[in-house]
Amino acid sequence: MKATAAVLYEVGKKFEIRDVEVASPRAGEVLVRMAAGGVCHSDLHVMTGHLSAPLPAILGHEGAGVIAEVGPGVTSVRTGDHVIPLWRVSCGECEHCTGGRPALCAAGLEVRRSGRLLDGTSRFSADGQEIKHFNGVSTFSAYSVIPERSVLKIPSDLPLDKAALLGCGVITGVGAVVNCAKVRPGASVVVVGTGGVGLNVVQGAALAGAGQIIAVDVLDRKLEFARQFGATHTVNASAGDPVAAVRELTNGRGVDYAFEVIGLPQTMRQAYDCLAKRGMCVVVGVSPFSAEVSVPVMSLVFEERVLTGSIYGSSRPRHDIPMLIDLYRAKKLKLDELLTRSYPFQQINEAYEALERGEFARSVVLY
Ligand code: COD
Ligand code: ZN
Repeated sequence: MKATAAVLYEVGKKFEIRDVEVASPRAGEVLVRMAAGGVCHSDLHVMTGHLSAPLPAILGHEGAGVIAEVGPGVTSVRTGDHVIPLWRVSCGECEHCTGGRPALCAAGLEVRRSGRLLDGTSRFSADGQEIKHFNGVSTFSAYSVIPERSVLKIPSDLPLDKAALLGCGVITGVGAVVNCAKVRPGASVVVVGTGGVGLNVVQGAALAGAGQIIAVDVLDRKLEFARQFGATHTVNASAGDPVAAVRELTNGRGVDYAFEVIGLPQTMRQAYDCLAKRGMCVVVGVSPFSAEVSVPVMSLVFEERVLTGSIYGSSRPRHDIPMLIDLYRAKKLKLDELLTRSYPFQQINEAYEALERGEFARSVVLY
């Protein structure tokens, strides 16, 4: 079949909106009619070359849609089911899958690295040329073939535009707080970078019962959003040294937990430098392959500080996303407030330009 998709042909270029050929789902795969695709900075990182991916490709890793067709042997979903794509496929059997960290599964890494599905081939093509998948989900196509393992059925009464955000921004941010850091009630937290994912770190900290929640960003607009999501204090990093400001707000002590949600070694170091003794810094952002971050050894030993990272909210998406849906229904998780703008799919390039300018909290493209 043909479908309209946003294809990235080269780093530094815009998406080309065009028709692509989508082959039928094979064994263990499903065809999803996409309703909404989330506009996340990780796709922008691929567009700018900050992160690499095989091209040409159909990007997009956050989304929601409806099952249009199932391939042979598919049992967990059927045509008409509402689903969220899960952007890290996992085998379900390795030590990481059975140990509660499916995002560390080697199968997912291979699908991300190759740009192909689990059998090593692609279902997308255009002008006779293979088009790559992105993380096995490629939500920037009106129709996408996705491994059965990579879709999660959701209740059909949830609005699909808001549900889309659960699959990356919400679970990545909230999960970093509750699964990775395990923030304690009353603890102090700094969040460096309060964009679409960072705001979910802020609301995760609020859900966990953190006391002081300090939001750091370079845009006042983002800091206002952060207040709505539970930040108790804000620091505009373009107005001076954010580390000094955080130390001042904590009477020199520093914070128990620091999160970096941008992807720059400089801000990772800033987050680490905000820590109190025994504090933990969780890096959510990713820098190019060759990037390194260094910290003083003395602080690791004599202050017992911890520096770690979190991928996909260190989550078990099939366990955690239903919980997030319950929290949303109980009005404890802000999803409606997170989605501050939406674009028709044809305006996806405008959406990414607006993301670069930091114009919205989170946005989606609608098919
Ligand atoms: N100091 C403070 N804030 C800053 C600075 C700075 N020097 N520079 C930019 N910011 C702010 C921006 O104003 C913005 O508010 C925020 O940082 C970034 O937010 P967004 O909305 O542009 O980005 P997100 O939230 O969509 O994505 C953030 C990630 C950290 C997830 C992303 O950048 C990333 O590194 N992705 C790779 C890791 C990955 O693949 N994760 C899983 C999929 S998301
Ligand atoms: Zn994302």
